[in-house]
Amino acid sequence: MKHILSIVLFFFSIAIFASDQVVNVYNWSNYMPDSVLKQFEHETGIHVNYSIYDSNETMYAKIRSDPHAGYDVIFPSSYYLQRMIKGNLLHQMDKSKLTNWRYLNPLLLNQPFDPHNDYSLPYLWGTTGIAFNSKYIKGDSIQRWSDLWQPQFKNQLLMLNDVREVFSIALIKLGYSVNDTNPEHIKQAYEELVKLLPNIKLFETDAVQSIFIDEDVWIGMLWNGDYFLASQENAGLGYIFPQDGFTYWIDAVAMPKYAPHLENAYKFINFILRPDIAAQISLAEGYSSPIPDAIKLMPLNVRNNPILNPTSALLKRAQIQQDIGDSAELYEKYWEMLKIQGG
Ligand code: SPD
Repeated sequence: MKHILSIVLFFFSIAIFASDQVVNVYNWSNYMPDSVLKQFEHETGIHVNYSIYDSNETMYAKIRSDPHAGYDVIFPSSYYLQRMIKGNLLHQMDKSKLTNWRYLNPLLLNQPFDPHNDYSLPYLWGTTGIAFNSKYIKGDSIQRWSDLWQPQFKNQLLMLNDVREVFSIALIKLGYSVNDTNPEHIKQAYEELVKLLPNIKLFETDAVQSIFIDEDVWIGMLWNGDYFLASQENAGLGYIFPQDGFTYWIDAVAMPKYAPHLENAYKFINFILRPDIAAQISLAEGYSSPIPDAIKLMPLNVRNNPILNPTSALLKRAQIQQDIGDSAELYEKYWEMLKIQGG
């Protein structure tokens, strides 16, 4: 009897697995329009369980603490990708299952953080700059990150709630790399940020667009996609690529090592590589697509908009964020200290 029961249970579990028409996607907030998820579900019959995070640190902590957490597709930034590859947390992709791979811009492939794209492919990329409301702030008073330290901006700045981004501006002010791992330099950056605290009104990542649109804040740092969308609602907003340099970043698509629905994950990734879908994503979220055929589908004024598609001349003064290894813990330590003082 016991034997028969186990056979029945065995076939029952196979049946459940076979009918497991879901894919568990874990992405940044405001990073994929609902229309894309609906279209995928409609075309494939696969249900998308979609959940969001607000920082690389949150996503990493979740996957690291439970590699079997059940996610199938994740979107780490380049510098976290490196960390996750080293930590053996990612699934090695079978590119033969990704027929739409051919659409990717070769210039964005084979980057140092995943030299053969064994674990990832680019999803969207963008820049971090300064936004200001020209009704209240003169654009020419803020050409560099170091301008944000001016006393005239007391209690006015929005800062991204993102450790690497915030430290980057102090490191740039000091003339260091945004990927600096020298403990003395990191300490100096922290001290610069302490001096900036009186000017900081809030740390925020998710609601940046509405805060700028509603004019709750007139000046701050942000990601270009949030600016691109906010400026469509509030024409007074301007974006500055700081003269002293700025970061650019590539967010990737990857699969956790123990992704439970691999085949569905491949279908999902292949779907978002389609130029029509990639164009929808890029236009809806305001970030640059790694798919040239998607960019060609965009209206000319958007295609040539340097906020959404920065020129290579602009990118000459940009630095890409890279993995900083164990120094991440030192950054985190100072970040906690800063946030405690910043309330
Ligand atoms: N709203 C989603 C924005 C995602 C930005 N990722 C960039 C990370 C760079 N530190």
